[in-house]
Amino acid sequence: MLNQRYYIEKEKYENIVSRKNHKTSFYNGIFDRYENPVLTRRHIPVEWKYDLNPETNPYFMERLGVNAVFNSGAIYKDGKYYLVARVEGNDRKSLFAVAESDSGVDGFRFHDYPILLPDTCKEETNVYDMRLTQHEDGYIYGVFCSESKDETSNDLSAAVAAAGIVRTKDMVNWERLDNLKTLNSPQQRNVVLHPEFINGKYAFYTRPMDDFIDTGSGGGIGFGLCDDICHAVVDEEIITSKRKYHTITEAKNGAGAVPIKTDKGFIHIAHGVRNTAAGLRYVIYAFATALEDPTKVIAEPSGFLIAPLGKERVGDVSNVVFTNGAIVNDDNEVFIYYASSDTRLHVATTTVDKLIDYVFNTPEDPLRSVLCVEQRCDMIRKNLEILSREK
Ligand code: M1P
Repeated sequence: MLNQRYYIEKEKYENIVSRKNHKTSFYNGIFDRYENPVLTRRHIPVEWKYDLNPETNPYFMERLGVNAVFNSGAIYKDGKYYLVARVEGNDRKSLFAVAESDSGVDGFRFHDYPILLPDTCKEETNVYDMRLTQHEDGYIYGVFCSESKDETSNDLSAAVAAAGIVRTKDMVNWERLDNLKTLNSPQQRNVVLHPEFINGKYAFYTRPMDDFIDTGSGGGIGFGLCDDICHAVVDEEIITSKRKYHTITEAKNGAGAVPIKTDKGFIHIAHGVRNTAAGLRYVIYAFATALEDPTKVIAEPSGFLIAPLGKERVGDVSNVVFTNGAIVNDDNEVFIYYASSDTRLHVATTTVDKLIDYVFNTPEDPLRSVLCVEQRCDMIRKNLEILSREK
């Protein structure tokens, strides 16, 4: 017979996963926020944490706890919203787990089992932050961070980040390919596969880094081509969205969701990082690249699109919002899945038309305070003229 506690925990779980989600009163005209996160550690099935056998678990103790559910790849398939979330155990190791929903804003339930990746990379200690790309070659690719200990250093926390690659057609069976090699960058994180061939080649957004945490000389989000996705090698990385002094990307930036193709260009939703006395602050920003040349930035609105707000500001790694997945559904509605403070996953919704307007018509950052004041005064002046005509 099952421990009675199982039924109590199961009911708590059901209440969380069946809870409806509603827009909040937050307004900026660009996107909507929601009352509840879409995935948290409370969305983890009871069977993933507890041994249900009363003989081996007489006190019904949590045996394999889950600490956090956050950074998630996203894809829309056959009318359903799929997330591949980063699920971090109490042991600090992350795993990937598929959750699906009919609405995209609530009702996400994990499949019975997390993804067991083929164990082809023996030095790998941790995996996280999968980006899901529906590629024109017919496969869904998952590109993620594959982290290993840096055996060349005496520092126990020294690590090497590389980009792991898997692919699937059904979100159930995953084939592991070779990790991406970037000949000019010793480390890689935040790598995203572009959904189309460019000049007949696979194209990756990269993030050249000298070190595990610091990007060092890495100038921003890179872009490189490769011939063979099964043994991917990128020999040249061109910088697209650059890090800039005294902006939200000063310390580092990185590609987030797979770019959204629109009539006016590819829209990228990425993250930017600046350093503060309270530590690194991560925000989400957007920019567009040309359809005929995905390396060419053609619009980059000033500042952030999404920054941590209210409860989002606090968690395991506070003052962080991060995205690695967005969905455009059949009605051109956009669902941006973003995690807050490396702890839980939220959704922000908008539309393709609004995103285009935001990216192409929001002024760029003129990079100096005095020019920013002029920019704002110009808008105020025009607004006051409009208001005086209304009187
Ligand atoms: O802790 C914030 C984020 O830090 C890393 O991002 P980046 O590579 O830009 O520093 C990632 O490990 C990410 O998972 C994490 O959310």
